Parts: sequence; C-alpha cells; structure tokens
Amino acid sequence: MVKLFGQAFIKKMNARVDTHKTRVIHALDVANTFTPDASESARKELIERVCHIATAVEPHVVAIKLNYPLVLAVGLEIVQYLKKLHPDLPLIADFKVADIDNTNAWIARHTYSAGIDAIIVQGFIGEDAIQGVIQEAKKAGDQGIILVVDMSHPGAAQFIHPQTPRLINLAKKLKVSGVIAPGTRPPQVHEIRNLLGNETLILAPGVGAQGGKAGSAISAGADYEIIGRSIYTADNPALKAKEFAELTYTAQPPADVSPQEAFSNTLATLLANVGAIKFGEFKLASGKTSPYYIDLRVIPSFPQEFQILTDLFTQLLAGRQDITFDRIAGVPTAGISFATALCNRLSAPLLYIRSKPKKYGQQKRVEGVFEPGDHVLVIDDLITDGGSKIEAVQALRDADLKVTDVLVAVDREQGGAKQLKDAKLTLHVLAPISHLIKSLEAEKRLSKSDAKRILAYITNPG
Ligand code: BMP
Repeated sequence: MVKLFGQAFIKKMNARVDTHKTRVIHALDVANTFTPDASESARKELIERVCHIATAVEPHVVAIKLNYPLVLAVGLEIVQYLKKLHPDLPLIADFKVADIDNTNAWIARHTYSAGIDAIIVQGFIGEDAIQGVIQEAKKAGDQGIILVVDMSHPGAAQFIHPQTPRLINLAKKLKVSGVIAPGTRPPQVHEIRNLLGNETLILAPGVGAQGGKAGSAISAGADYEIIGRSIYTADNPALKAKEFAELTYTAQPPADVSPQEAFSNTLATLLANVGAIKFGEFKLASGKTSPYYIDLRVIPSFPQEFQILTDLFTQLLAGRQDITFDRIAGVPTAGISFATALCNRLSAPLLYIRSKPKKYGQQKRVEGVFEPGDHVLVIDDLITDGGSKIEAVQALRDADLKVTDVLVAVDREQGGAKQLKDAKLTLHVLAPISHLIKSLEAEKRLSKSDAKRILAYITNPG
C-alpha cells in the first residue's frame, strides 16, 4: 500500500462519507458574485455570508473548497473563521498553484500555516515546481496536495487533456493525496481511475452548473464531486446540498478492479475507440477466417491513445521490479514505434531489429549502440504463436545481447507464451485477447452472444 501525502486530510474526508452520507465538496465561491469592494463593511458582510453558507451545508459535505476571489476579498483569515465554527470540516485551498518552486513554496507556507488542509496545484508545472509545495506540506505536518491532471471546461481539450496520462504518472510518482478530474466527462474520469489505481483520491468538479450529472463521476470512479453554484445560488443551499449529498452517496461506485483488469479495460476502450479491433468475419493470411481482427499499427496515428498505450507499458514495467534491462528493442514493424515511444518516456536507450540484414556495410541486423552482454527488453504490438518474437530475439542473441523478457500489448492466446518459455523468454502482456473481449462485453460494446462466439473461437480457433 502506497503512503500518500495528507493522510490526516484523506482520513477526515473519507470518514465523513458515511457519517454525513455524502460525497460532495462544496466550492464556496460566493466572492465571485460580489462586486469587488474594499470597504470594511462589505468585507464583513462577505465573511458572514461565507460562514452562514458553510454552516448551512456542513452536515451534507465532506469538505469546503475556497478559491482565489474569496481569499483576495477577505484574506486567509477566513480559514480561521471557518475552523472555529467547524473544526472537523476539511478546507481545501483551490489556488491552482502554477509558479516556480520558490514562489510555490511561499504560497504553500502561507496557506498551510493559515490552517488549510490541502492545496490544489497544477500538474503541468513539472516535478521540481510541485516539490515546492510538497516540501511545505511535509513541514506543515503532512498536509494534503491535490494535483490538476485534467479539467472540466471545454478548453481542457486543447492542452491539459492530451497530457493527462503523463500528469497521472506524475501524481502517482509524487504520491499526492488526490487529483482533479472532469465531472463533465465521466468516461474520462473512468480512464483516469484506471490509470491512477485505486488509492489516490479523485475530485471531480463540473457537476451542476457546468452540466455534469450528480453521481455520474462517482459511478465512473471519482471519490468526490465538487459542486459550487448549484448549491450556493440556490434559495435554500442546505436543502440543495442535501439533495446532492444523497445523489452522490447513493451513486454506485465501479467495482474494484485488479491492475490486470484495469489494463484490459483501458486497452479495450482504447482499441475500440480507434478502430484497432474489429468484429465480423476476417480472412487471415493462413486462409482461415477469424471473428475478430486486431491491428495495433493504427494506434500511433492517434496521439492521445498512443500516449495512453505508452503509459500502460510504463505502468506495467513500474509494477514489475523483476523485469530489468539496459536497453529496449522494437520488433519490426509495429514494435519499433511502440519501443521508440516507451524509450522516450523512460529515457531508455533504443535498439531496433531489422527484418533482414542490411545488404551493404556491416550487414547489421541490430541497429543502435550497445555493448555485448547488455540486457535488452523486447517490445512488440501483439503475439500470436511467438515465431516473429523468437526470430527477433535470435538476432539480438546473435549480437551477444542478453534477452529474457518480451513485452507486448495483446496476446492472441495461440501458444505464444509457451513457445517463448521454451526459448527461455518470459512473456509480459497488457492484456490477453479474451480479457479484452470480456471488457468490451462489460462495457456493452460487444453483445453477449458475439462475445461468447469470439471467446469460443479463441479457445478453439480450428
Ligand atoms: P461550479 O459547480 O459552480 O461550476 O464550481 C466548480 C468549482 O470547481 C469552481 O470553484 C471551479 O473553479 C472549480 N473547478 C472547475 O470547475 N473545473 C476544474 O477543472 C477545476 C476546478 O477547480
């Protein structure tokens, strides 16, 4: 079990789920509706309004989120007013911190020392800048950090969303308490949950005023839904908060999935989305027919999906300390683009294997720089009977390289693993084809009868 930052914050929020029967975080953005007015009376009025709404909604929320406009209007002392009224109610500062490490540390120091339980930080600023906040969270006694890995508004598609898989990896690496995911797009919350694993919290804004349906993000794998305007602009904020509390509390969370199932689910969705897996009747090179056709070579034409696939490979390797290597080699042709992307992600040196030796020069089959004895991990898109993998491994072994492991995205389950074992190779796969079929059936992208027919074919292709 990974120990995330902000244990006390996480425990406090999680405990309130059942004691208060809710999964709502209220975004108390009331300062947004205020005309800026620096007068003391306006300031006092705003503080009173904030305290009044906080008290009204407190029985129905797990936490309250405070934003920049509020703190700019009344100062960080608002935290003390709220803490005095509700000492056990977690408070999150939504400052979306996005500066250099030194400035971030300064912001975090002030914020944590004011009594805030967790700070929201942008992920795109990179590891060193996020460390500015992490170090302060540690100094303040293990406070919470929430990283933005995606956002709920349409513009998120432009820059942040394409980086989401990498931001998730960073969130996992830095062991932040939680991430922000778009409550307006539950399928993406689902994907984030699959990539993130089960421990890190997912907080999903965009429910209500922005169009997200209450409970949908929870059903997609979020822990909490962040709701602002739909509560604080209601005639009766307490009643509204109670309604949302019920909807989020009774929403069915997705069933717990093992890492292997998570790989299958993500990969199945990805393959279906880009048309890399098709169902019907397909003539194979052998002359036989198959009820499915899989072509992973299309994936690099879809940058977002290509990133997710690279991410899945990265995650599989991260969870397997027993797979060691100095270099990664791609099997031609599909394996070369996958190996290139993975090397890029892991900063690992790349080799690739020619299908045929070069007719001129040194007649090499292995391209790239290596030393005899280097340990090479072999990557390819899929495995059928293992023939092409063994042939590629032979070329590497002929060049005095050590090969013990082969990693592919999909195993067609036609004897590849056994053949590799006989050649003293261990096969690692993101998903066997039968798991992908089951995932697609569960996602209702494949009918029960078609899934049954295809699974029967996989067991007995003859
Ligand atoms: P509302 O329910 O009124 O749309 O409020 C949502 C809250 O969540 C706001 O405070 C907003 O700043 C914040 N938020 C968001 O809406 N989308 C994001 O991607 C990230 C956010 O923090």
